[in-house]
Amino acid sequence: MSTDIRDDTRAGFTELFGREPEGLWSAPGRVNLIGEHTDYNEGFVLPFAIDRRTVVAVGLRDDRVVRVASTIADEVVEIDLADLSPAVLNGWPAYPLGVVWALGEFGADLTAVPGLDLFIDSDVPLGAGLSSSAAIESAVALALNDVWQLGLDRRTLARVGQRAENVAVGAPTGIMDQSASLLGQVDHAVFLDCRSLESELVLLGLSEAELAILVIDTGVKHSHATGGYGERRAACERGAAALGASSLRDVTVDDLPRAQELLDDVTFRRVRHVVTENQRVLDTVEMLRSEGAVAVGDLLDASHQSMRDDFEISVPELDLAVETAVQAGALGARMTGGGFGGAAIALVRLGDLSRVQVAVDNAFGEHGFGQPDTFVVVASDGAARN
Ligand code: GAF
Repeated sequence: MSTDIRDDTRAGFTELFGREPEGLWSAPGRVNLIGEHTDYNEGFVLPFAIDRRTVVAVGLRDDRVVRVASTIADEVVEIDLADLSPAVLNGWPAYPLGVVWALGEFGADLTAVPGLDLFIDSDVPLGAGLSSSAAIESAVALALNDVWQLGLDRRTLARVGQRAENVAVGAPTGIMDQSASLLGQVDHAVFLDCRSLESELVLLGLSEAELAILVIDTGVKHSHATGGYGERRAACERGAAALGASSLRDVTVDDLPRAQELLDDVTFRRVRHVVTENQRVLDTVEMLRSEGAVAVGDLLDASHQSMRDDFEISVPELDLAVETAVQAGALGARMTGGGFGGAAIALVRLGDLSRVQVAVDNAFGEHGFGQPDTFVVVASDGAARN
């Protein structure tokens, strides 16, 4: 993280609240290497924390008021801790204040803790599928865990962030993004079992292999609080129930012929995506460990095809980004995150980076799409006090 954003956050806090903060905490956005829409099906995911972060400056107050401000909005939102509930939260403040509320659900005594001033800044692009929301939630959760001395571990803080997003924001999302943001480590991906919540770090070794992950942000904005995300989740639950399973985690590739007989075509394809995607995560972990990142390109391609054809969460801009990147020499590419817009990632040899970038820019121009934002991300450390 550049010191600029930390300096800006501290300066923003001081200017607005007229004093120095207690400290600064930050948390990264994430790229999901593979394992999409598997988290809420109790399956496997393999995201990594990126070198784009949200920073929060926190000051304790001697009353019970929470004030929150951010560089993304021109307002200071103020609420008494006694009045805090999901029903009164909306817009961007629902993310940080939702975390304050959710900490109460995980053991913080909100009738006893002091009030707070919070100032938030971020260089995680918003609505790009890189989890700017989890970055805010994780930074605030870690900060308040420290200043309120709650003693919660990182796995629990991830659940706090998820609860805030599910209940205060109203997006029925899983646990992947907050886990990546809190558990990530330089040069590693987080291999997470979303049923047990056990995780292992898996070495990516990109720079040693002279490889990079290129993000192609299509600029197509999406929201998981509305529409398609919830529908996909409901289809997965319907499919699991029809197959007599408590979640799709318990359905394997061998069960697919039976699933095809029992389920309608759409539900079957939703199920097939999740079941095969879980297997692709396991295969990717194995490949990374045995042959290194250079060998995982085909798995990324297969993941994208499954999301495009079976789960139907891609959009023309994402498909174009993926196809063009691969034609221009990427080893593999896929959309990343919840879909319906946002970003794709491409695994590219360092020597091919500019060729891939130029090809994607040109293809977007030829199709009359707005210019994408393309940049390399580096696997980075998770949330920390700075
Ligand atoms: C979004 C959600 F927040 C995650 O929980 C996950 O379901 C992802 O979409 C799809 O894999 O980022």
